[in-house]
Amino acid sequence: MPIDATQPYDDSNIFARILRGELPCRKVHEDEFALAFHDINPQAPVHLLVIPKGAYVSWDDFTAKASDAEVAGFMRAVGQVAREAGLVAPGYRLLANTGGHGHQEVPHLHVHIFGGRQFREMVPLVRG
Ligand code: DGP
Repeated sequence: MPIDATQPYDDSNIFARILRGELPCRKVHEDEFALAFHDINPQAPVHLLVIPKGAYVSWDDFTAKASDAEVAGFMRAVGQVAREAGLVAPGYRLLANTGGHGHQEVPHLHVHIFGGRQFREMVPLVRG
């Protein structure tokens, strides 16, 4: 079920539990600002998730409330993860589903990194 992106942060969500080490993940990167790991239900040969360490529900919540250092650190982590996965030369796609219409399911900001195959043009995806 998609979430309401205006809800307060719920620290029992699955990615909060991964951040606290209560649940396992296949980690590919961790630094002061971000954790990155393989998506449990990959939609492409490479499907990684990058999440901020801070408690932010969505892209909206993060960009409204996070410090400049957190925003910069998170953005740099997304780039670094894609680079380290060897995705720059072939190319890749980023996605941050937000709220109901975006079909966001986990209420902790995450950026999907998809790679390893050719993706279609954006129009069919946006039409859903
Ligand atoms: P979204 O629809 O953007 O909220 O995508 C949530 C993604 O999170 C979805 O692709 C599956 C992934 N996911 C859900 N639970 C887990 C989990 O426990 N571990 C991992 N690695 N990924 C998960």
